[in-house]
Amino acid sequence: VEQLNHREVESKWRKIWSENPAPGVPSRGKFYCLSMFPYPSGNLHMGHVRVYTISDVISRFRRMRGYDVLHPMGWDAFGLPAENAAIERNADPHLWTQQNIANMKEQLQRMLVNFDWDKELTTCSPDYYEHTQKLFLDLFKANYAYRARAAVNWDPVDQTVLANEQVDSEGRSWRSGALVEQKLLSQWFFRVTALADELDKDLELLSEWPSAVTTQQSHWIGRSQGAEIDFELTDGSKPLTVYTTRPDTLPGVQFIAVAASHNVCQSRPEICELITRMKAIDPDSNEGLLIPGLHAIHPLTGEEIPVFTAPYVLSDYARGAVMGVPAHDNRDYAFWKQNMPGKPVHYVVIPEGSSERIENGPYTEKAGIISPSIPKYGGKTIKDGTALIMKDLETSGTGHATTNFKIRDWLVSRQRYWGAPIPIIHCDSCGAVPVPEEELPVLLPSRIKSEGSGSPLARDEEWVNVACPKCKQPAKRDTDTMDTFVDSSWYFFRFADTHNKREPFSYETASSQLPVDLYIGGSEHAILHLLYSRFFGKFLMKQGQWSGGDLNGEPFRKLITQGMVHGRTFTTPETGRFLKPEEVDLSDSAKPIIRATGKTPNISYEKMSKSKYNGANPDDCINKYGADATRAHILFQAPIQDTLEWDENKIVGIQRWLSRVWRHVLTVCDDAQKQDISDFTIPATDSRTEAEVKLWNDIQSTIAKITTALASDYTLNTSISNYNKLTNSILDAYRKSKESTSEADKVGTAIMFNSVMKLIQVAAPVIPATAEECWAVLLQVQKKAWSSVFEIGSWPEAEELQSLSPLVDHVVFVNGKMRFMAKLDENWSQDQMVDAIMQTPEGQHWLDAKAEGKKIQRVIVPKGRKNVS
Ligand code: ANZ
Ligand code: ZN
Repeated sequence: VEQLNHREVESKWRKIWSENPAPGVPSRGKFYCLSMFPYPSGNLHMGHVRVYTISDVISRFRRMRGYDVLHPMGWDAFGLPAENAAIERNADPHLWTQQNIANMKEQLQRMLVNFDWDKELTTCSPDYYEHTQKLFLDLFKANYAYRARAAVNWDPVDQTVLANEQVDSEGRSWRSGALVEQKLLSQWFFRVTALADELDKDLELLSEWPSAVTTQQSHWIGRSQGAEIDFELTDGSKPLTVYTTRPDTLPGVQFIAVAASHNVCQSRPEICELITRMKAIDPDSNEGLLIPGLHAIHPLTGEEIPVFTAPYVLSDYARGAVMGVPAHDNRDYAFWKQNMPGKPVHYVVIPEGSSERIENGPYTEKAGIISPSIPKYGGKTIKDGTALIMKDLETSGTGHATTNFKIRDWLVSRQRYWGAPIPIIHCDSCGAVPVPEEELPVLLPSRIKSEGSGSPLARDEEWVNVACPKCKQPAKRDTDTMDTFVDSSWYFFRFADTHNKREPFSYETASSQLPVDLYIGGSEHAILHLLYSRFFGKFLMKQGQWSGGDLNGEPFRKLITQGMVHGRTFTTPETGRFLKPEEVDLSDSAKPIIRATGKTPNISYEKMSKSKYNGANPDDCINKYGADATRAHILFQAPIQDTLEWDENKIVGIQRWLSRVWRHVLTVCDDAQKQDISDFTIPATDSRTEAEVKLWNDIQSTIAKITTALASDYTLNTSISNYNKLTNSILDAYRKSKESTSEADKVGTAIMFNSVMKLIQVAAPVIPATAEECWAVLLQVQKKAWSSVFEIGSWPEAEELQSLSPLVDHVVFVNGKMRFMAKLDENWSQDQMVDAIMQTPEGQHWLDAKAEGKKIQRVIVPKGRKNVS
């Protein structure tokens, strides 16, 4: 039996497709299908195969359905690995990256992924990072980018700044082994907090995102609803403001705690000195430092309460100051017990039904009533108590409701070489001056200077020293490059207008393509990448750089986070040591054996990694089984959101399916040729056999199922089983038609052809080369001109199902004599039968003419026999 040679067929169609783009004109709307672009590490891994197969299947389907599809691909090409390769192997990072890109692009093409390569972009190429720099300046001019001091990792031996990844778990430099220090440097930030409220609220608009992702975003943004309350200080200085989420516990405030950087400490030299000495204290301890001679005044009782600096108060959250309520907060309680041992704790809230609270420990639940012993607020519910306290604070002007966010501004400065240089020039007299736009891009120096200290760009004096664009005096370039997350926060805008030389993208192109209709990528990007992209989407909308679409500047309408691909992992039962492939005998794939011991290894599925010897190489797989089989297999093994256990052995199921399809295509073509059939028009609904109706219905309902799966449900694994089921129905119908003598079981060549062609069409997005090959053969036999199965708008739409009790030929006897045949449905009533008979020409001839003045007396339909009297 003939087998399809996948290598030949796949390379044949790859070539034809690259020369002839699918014909046809889109008749439906746009569909922007985006999969997260990869870092060009050099080789695709199975996770890439999974995500790009998904987006390829969806975008091929959309094109076939008549959509105007954008399915672009690019390279997230700045970052540390290229820089490290450059330092370690003295390689040119640019060249290293280009080679990796070339290799991975070839791998993607071997996977038969149909990307719009004419839209390809690479973030490390000057024609891209020029626009990243332009957007930086837009942010700077709009006051969304600013400079502030922040700590960096400093290697005192190499005299250089390190990325977090370059510091090991013991806090040592990856290269020099020196203990890394923290050093304060002026660095650039993007003001993400300015949009925190919107970024949080608009999560509501993202109804087509997985809720796990919106929840993580929401936690990250960390909206907190509470109140700011002022406390008078006994030295008459400016009142101290705290932030609390529990104003109802105000009666229980027993102390104030502030961060060491708080003005209360910083304005007192003697405290500053104590704090410096206290640094030796473990930051996780509860040891506080009492500020001597200073008290705060309790706004309700007028009592004087102590003020501490405490390690648990964060300097950069809310006001950097806390009202200490030992009775209702765990940290306050622990701090109070440690620093004021033996002092009582004043409970405010008590569980409903209990009297006073006497047990030890804080009562942290937000449930109960305010203790009746408390003047004015006692006996109220928490809700009413809170409202009343807030009203009193507002009346006296000492407090008000407010909102805080956990999210911090985005530190975008990296003291690295391989990134987009920050397009700012520092001048002693003019300050931070933007590089004039016509001078963009600020190109990276072509080589990393190995001698000198500081960050890589700072070492290159020639590059650093420039004239100030404003006053023309000697000035210095900013020597930081941007976090690579900046590059990936706007690449999906650039795809709408990749070749725009003047601007990052035009208003029109971006507004017509965005939001992205479907974004597919790993859940490791659930927080930062998606959040920063959302920030850019909103910022760019506010700047009038795009319309913002119908989701208030949200760039991604639907998000799918694909699951991980885990590899089969073998370990020894004794020690759990990972076994190398050559240590395991897999000749019986169901019963692996450890060669050395003859024992059965433990098998598990784990994240693929070199150290576990459980990785699968996409190239090997495609070579061995073909891209079509690999794609179908990876989709079939698990729902796209779930973890996938990669087991190559199971691919035989897919291979069998593919060869059954191919063999059947050859069979039906052979039949048509032998029978010299030239008319492939399918018979009208009323002249189909029972088997034909059944097959027809099967086809229609499968088309409907697959269409929904690809258009909205994204249940790609069930689609593969539906292909399989439909193939079985077609083969069964064919076999029965050949073997049976009953007319009802016959399936004519036309319907058989039609069925096979529909199967090929709906399977084409998953198995493009096999489908295209089958399609070509089927067209040829019908003497039709070749046209790609991927023709735009050619997707078959499901037609109406036909009733399962079909019209059957009946012999009509008139007055006892057999006269003619009529198609009748056995489930009809006698009247319906007479009506149907009377509508045929024969019926009119034999019955109507003679019936003048007479009536049809009786209609006899013997059960089980196809004749009518
Ligand atoms: C009094 C109180 C009583 C509090 C009580 C809680 C429970 P979230 O939800 O995270 O916003 N807080 C305020 N500023 C802080 C800072 N800079 N560093 C550390 N803690 C800080 O939490 C707000 C609560 O965290 C605030 O409410 C405050 O303690 C503390 F029974 O005030 B609360
Ligand atoms: Zn100047």
